[in-house]
Amino acid sequence: MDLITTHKNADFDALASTFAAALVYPSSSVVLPRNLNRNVKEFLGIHKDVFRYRSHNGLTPERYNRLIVVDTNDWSRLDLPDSFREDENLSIHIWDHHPGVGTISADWSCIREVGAAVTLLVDQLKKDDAPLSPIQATLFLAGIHEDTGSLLFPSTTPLDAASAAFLMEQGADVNMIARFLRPTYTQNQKELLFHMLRKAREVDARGLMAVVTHVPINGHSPGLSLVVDMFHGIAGADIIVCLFSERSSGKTIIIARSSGESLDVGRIMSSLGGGGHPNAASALIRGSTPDKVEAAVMEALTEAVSTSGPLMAVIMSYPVISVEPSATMKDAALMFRSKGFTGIPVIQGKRLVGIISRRDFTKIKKTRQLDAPVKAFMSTNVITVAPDASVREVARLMSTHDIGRVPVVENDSVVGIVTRSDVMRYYYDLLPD
Ligand SMILES: [Mn+2]
Repeated sequence: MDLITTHKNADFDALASTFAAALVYPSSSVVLPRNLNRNVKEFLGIHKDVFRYRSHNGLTPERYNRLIVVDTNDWSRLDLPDSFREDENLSIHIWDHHPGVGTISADWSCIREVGAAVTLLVDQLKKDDAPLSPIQATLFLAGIHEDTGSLLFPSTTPLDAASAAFLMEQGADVNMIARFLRPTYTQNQKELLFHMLRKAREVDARGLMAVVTHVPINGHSPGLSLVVDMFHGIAGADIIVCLFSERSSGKTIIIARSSGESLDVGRIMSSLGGGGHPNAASALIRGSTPDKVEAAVMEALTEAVSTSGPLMAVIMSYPVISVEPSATMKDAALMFRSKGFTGIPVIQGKRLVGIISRRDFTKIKKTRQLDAPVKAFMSTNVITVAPDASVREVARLMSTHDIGRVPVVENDSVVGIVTRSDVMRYYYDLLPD
């Protein structure tokens, strides 16, 4: 007989992996951790007849010859008696998607970096041609949606999408998934969110928008991360940092999120003694005042921002092809034709005095104006960036001003130029290492 289990505070990926494993290991029984996420508990409440599991009463390793652990590979995250850990006769299988953080030594494991653990089990079921009911497919797909943010988290892999497609073919009900994955908020959570929004302040950091909020909490506040996710969605910032200070115990919980590639919040939180992923992380600070904690957070954030991501100096092109203000429009036209540029900086000595673009040629009404100097047609109102500007910042300038080339200026002299293709190359990860 096999026993299948998963991590405490089981989410949909954990629950889905558990019951998918029950199909991969037919003579098995399931034991769930006693702590389940709220929406998982609600789902089970109406599906208990379909997804059966045993109770914790009389749970001993002697009855089993194999333990299957899904969606974790860490003993401390399991809700099992210590006797399981100590039992040397117990064979262990692991199905997980968190490589490199395990404390369980298994006889066999399938640990791969995919978005959801259930993806791996579904892939196995697909290979085995195992029949799935629409309800099973619905639960398994909910696991994929939850852990991949509906395939939008950076951790998502093609296998997650392929498994999701397979489950939809098996009749998974996306309406049910939307209903159960959309969290329901308690009155406390709503009030907390309201308070957080009122206290929110924007911090501009090299073109990245960070929003920091700091609110007091009283006693145990369950579901903080849910509120933080909601706050993240509303704030529309690149990075959010939420501080929750509990005055009576002198404890401050810090939860941070970042969107896309903007900044590794896991690194910031580990510098504060916490940890997490690049996009979601947290830390817990004890024995300090809320003000001191906030100051430390701001310092860590500024430090991280100033050392993160490639600067203009890395992605810009140089040397810069430029013209002198006294050059003729004809000279400029020849340069446009030979280089294929849309704009050329006009430089006197080393100083940027303007920019001449293809558009400026529409101002030419008579042929002899081609002999006029560039300075008569150039625009002098040039948008520039500093060498330490972020890619995000320059991308914003390009879209706000509808320009494709931005000179990089340091101490009044042009040190490079950033083009749309430089920015695209950065976003599509084509930068040479
Ligand atoms: Mn998972």
